[in-house]
Amino acid sequence: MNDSQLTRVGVIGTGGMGSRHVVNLHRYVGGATVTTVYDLDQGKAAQAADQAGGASIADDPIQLIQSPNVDAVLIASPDDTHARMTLACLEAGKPVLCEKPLATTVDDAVEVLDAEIGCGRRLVSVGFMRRFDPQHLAVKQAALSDEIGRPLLFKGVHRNASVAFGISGATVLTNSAGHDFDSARWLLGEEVQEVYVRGLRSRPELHPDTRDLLVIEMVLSNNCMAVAEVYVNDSYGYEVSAELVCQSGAAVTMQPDLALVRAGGHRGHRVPSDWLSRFQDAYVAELLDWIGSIQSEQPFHGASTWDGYAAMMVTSACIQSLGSGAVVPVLLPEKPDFYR
Ligand code: ISE
Repeated sequence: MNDSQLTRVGVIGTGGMGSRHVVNLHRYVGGATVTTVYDLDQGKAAQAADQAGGASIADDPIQLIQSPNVDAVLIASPDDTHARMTLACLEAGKPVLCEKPLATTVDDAVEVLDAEIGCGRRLVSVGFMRRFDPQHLAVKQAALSDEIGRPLLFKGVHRNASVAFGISGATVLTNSAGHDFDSARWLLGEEVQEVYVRGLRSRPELHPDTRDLLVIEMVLSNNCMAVAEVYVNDSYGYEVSAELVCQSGAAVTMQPDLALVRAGGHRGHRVPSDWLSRFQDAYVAELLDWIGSIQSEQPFHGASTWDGYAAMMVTSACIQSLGSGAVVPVLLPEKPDFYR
């Protein structure tokens, strides 16, 4: 592929996630080149530009989006900027991969939905990367086979080693649990209809308002259910699992272990430290699919704006349930044909 055929990518936000996307695009996605980066932190932007082999550094994100040297945009800036950056990409008519969450409010998600439908082209992809994880794909394939019958129940475990900030239940739901909502919807092939959420503070020394361990119960369409444990201060490492319990069988993700280590009278497997290491293969596969979809003008195989909107609708209902202690309905409208 010669340079003129490469997709020129601009990356907004070059913190932990964004800089990993820059390195993955530069090293593993042959059809793309990172031409421009932006971060509020000039030092991070400069480091990412260097990691990309000498990308330009934009003065602001809109300049990056509108640059003639950018064909497609990857958004990895703070969560509450995602919707506004995505809207700017739609206005510029440029394909965009927006890291989750698509938005931090339902209203913002609706604005993106309406803007994409209005421009008449599917330009938005959302970074629910578990859809590209080999272990999750194997569970999905098992569910699609006739071997284990119709899926009935999703069970998710989502654990982070620690969080660097005092964390409310609403932040855990908006920033982290969206993955589990998307996994439940995607693996079951159904929509969430009601939720019930309880949370607790894992340690007395944490701020009284901390809710770093949540249990989320969901009822979905077609007589399905889901339950997710989201714990962001487990202290031992990063672990995610997804299980489907079906009419005549079950399928659960295996931990992607590389070695069984024997030492000091113990034997065991290393636990990844964070999502970047656990889902590295998924992030590369997601980027390859995204760039491939742009170049082939075929649909992206990951999450769409509708999925990002649906996740935010579930998140909003969960925040209400956590606060009230009641079951809360998720009043999702019919999916537009534009997203079928
Ligand atoms: C982070 O942004 C991610 O997307 C990770 O997958 C998730 O486990 C983590 O909790 C989030 O903060």
